[in-house]
Amino acid sequence: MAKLPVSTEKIIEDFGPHLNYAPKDGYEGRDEPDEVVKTHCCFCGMQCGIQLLVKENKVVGFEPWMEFPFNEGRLCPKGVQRYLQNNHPDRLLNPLKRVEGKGFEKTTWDEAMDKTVSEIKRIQDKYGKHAFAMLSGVSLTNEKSYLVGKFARVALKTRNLDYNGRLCMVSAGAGNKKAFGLDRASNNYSDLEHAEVIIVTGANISETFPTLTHWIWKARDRGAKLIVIDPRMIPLARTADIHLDIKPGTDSALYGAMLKYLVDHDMLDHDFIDNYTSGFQETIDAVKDNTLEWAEEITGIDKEKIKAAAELWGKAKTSFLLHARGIEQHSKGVDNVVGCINLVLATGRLGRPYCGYATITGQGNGQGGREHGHKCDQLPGNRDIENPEHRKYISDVWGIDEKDLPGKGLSAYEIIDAIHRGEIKGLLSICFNPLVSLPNNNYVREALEKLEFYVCIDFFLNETARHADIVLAGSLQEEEEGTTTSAEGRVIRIRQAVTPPGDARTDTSIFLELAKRLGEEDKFTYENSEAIFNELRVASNGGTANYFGISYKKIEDNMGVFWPCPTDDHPGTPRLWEDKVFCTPDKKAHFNPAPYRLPSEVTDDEYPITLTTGRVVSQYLSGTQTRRIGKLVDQFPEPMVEIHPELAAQYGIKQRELIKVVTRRGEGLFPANIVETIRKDTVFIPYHWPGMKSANQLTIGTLDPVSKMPEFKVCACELYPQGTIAPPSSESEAYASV
Ligand SMILES: Nc1nc2c(c(=O)[nH]1)N[C@H]1C(S)=C(S)[C@@H](COP(=O)(O)OP(=O)(O)OC[C@H]3O[C@@H](n4cnc5c(=O)[nH]c(N)nc54)[C@H](O)[C@@H]3O)O[C@H]1N2
Ligand SMILES: Nc1nc2c(c(=O)[nH]1)N[C@H]1C(S)=C(S)[C@@H](COP(=O)(O)OP(=O)(O)OC[C@H]3O[C@@H](n4cnc5c(=O)[nH]c(N)nc54)[C@H](O)[C@@H]3O)O[C@H]1N2
Ligand code: SF4
Ligand SMILES: [Mo]
Repeated sequence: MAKLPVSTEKIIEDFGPHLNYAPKDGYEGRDEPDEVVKTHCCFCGMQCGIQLLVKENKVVGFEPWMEFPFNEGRLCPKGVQRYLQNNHPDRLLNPLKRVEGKGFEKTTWDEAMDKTVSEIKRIQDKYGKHAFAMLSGVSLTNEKSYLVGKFARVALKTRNLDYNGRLCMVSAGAGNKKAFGLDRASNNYSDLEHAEVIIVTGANISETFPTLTHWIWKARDRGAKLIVIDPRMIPLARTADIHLDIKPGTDSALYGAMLKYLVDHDMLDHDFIDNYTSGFQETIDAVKDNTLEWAEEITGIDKEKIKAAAELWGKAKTSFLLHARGIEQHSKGVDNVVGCINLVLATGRLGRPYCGYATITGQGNGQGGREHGHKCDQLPGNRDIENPEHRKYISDVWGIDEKDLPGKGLSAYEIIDAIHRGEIKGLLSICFNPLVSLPNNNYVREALEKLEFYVCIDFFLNETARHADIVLAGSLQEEEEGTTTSAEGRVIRIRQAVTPPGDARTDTSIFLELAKRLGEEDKFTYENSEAIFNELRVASNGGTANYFGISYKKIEDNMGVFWPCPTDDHPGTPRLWEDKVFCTPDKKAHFNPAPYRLPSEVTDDEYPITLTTGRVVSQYLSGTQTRRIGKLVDQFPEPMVEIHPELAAQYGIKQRELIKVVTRRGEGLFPANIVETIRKDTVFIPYHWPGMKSANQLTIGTLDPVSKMPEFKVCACELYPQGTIAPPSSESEAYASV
């Protein structure tokens, strides 16, 4: 029987106008707080240090934390508003149950837990253990990420657990593992300061990692050259020496041509290549036909600009290459990543001061959360769930028989497919809003309606949760102790500032209670977050992501510790590869051939325009948190479709005219934003909104064959101008189809 989501009207009746905003003038009590807590921002992977002001067990404000070394007090628009959530009018204060025909009603924890556990048991008895799946997310601390991984395998005994990093970090992770055998930024960001040349590709740093720009400006002040590769002239590109305005989906052709140029002009570090790498010959064989002309034809970038970029990169003595989702969210995301790494290895600029390479981790704990067993194919310490030795080690730590440890499960989007096929019947989600963030969300919605039971743990009623049978009121980052690992690889302390409000509970206590009710209490006997961390340290020991030598005290004493840190007396590793010994089986860094292939959907007569999607500075991910903060909404109230003036003229489109954007999967309505900063053949839509304003009605669910990353960054669309100028944004309109 298809379940319908709880309607907007019903939500308004139960919770007030949807969505509410935090008070724009902030909360009372900021001037005389009871306590000032040094912690970190809950949003992006920069994990900026911040001090939260607490009054009567409520977070009422913030102050900069000047001493924290990465951001030195600097914060971005989201960081300065993040404190508005704990006390928010939309905060879930009790568990909810769906009553068919009526909507959500408040319920007791006992009833909510009973229902959840009895449904888990019913589904697993009837359809098998793996018919109950879990989706999780890496806004969660390391402790919670580890706990979720263990809960899924030991308490639920399902192999089907995956996480929202599948939409974010997995192509980079897979590429880094192929090349280095380890998945972390090679350096801390202070190494940027003295780099002679910096490449930033597929990363809109000024909007998505604003505090990182500081380190790029520092390098610029010393004369560093900047190359930006992006289909849009993003803010950083406006100041760059070279902007390569690439056609979405063609990066591997560009990196192939740049590598060939380096080879043809002998701008190579032969000593590094000969002694510390493997796979060079087959990789350069694969690019032998990648001429500048060929690359110009595919990428749409003037060949003289490609040549200039290769020259700059080739001649530098020190350099840093940074990339983010712009090159990774493709059906060949892993190829793009190794294509970049090939350029770094060919010039040997790794493992020495001011020479580095990094994927910029997206979510708050996108780094730590991808190391400790959150992924469908992984065990803690970034171990492989299919490796017998790794399985044995973790089974021993967990006190279970190795044969009871489930194997590799389905990835996030494959879980949606499996629900459609009827193989998965029950779902528990935490820290993930798939209805807004997965591609082709009409297909995702149909899957949610097919589930026999769905339970969601969140502190706000996100759009996916509206399809749930039970919603468990969980906790915000500042409501529990813990650690995260920043994009640099620095393990830092998250401080509990307050306890969860009302009848909400900490995420950790929810899992411990569920484990108990599932009969596995003895495997989940943690007194506090530190006890979980101490088990995580042991579980990670011997793995590539080794935290064994890191303790809460050591983090506090040093403002963070960089993993790998294998022993108590080890200082941590801010810069990797100084010894040129890599974590691959042959201990060498690997070149990997990455021949160009087409995106999964190319433009044609019916869908002649390329669509790409991404972010704006004042909204965060699926928007559940930032669409509730009025000042951020004022900065960017709704998604607009960015269109070049020439393309707009071709279609007769006016500024703010409503445009129906249509792909083979769906359609959405967006006001036009005519800007000269985008390619003429491409349009861009930010994805932070639901319903008719969701970019993910349009995107394609094709996955990278290795990483299973969806192709968010390129598909084909057509534009239909509606002839009317868009009225001001309205939330209820967006919600009409959630
Ligand atoms: N304000 C804000 N900051 C955030 C987030 C947020 O939601 N809002 N989310 C955080 C998270 S989880 C993540 S993953 C990061 C994401 O950080 P970014 O990856 O920087 O963000 P995106 O906007 O998704 O994409 C970056 C750029 O890729 C470009 N691009 C599109 N297609 C291609 C292509 O084929 N090749 C190349 N070279 N570039 C392309 C886009 O034009 C865009 O400017 O941001 C983090 N920080
Ligand atoms: N079209 C398009 N789609 C994309 C992308 C794109 O570039 N284009 N980018 C993708 C990327 S990189 C990412 S990371 C994903 C993100 O996609 P999601 O993970 O779905 O996005 P979030 O908004 O982080 O959803 C997380 C939910 O977790 C809740 N939450 C946050 N912290 C906590 C916590 O500590 N405890 C609990 N219990 N709940 C918590 C929030 O309230 C929110 O409801 O979106 C992806 N989708
Ligand atoms: S840059 Fe990221 S971590 Fe820093 S304040 Fe902004 S959102 Fe928070
Ligand atoms: Mo992300």
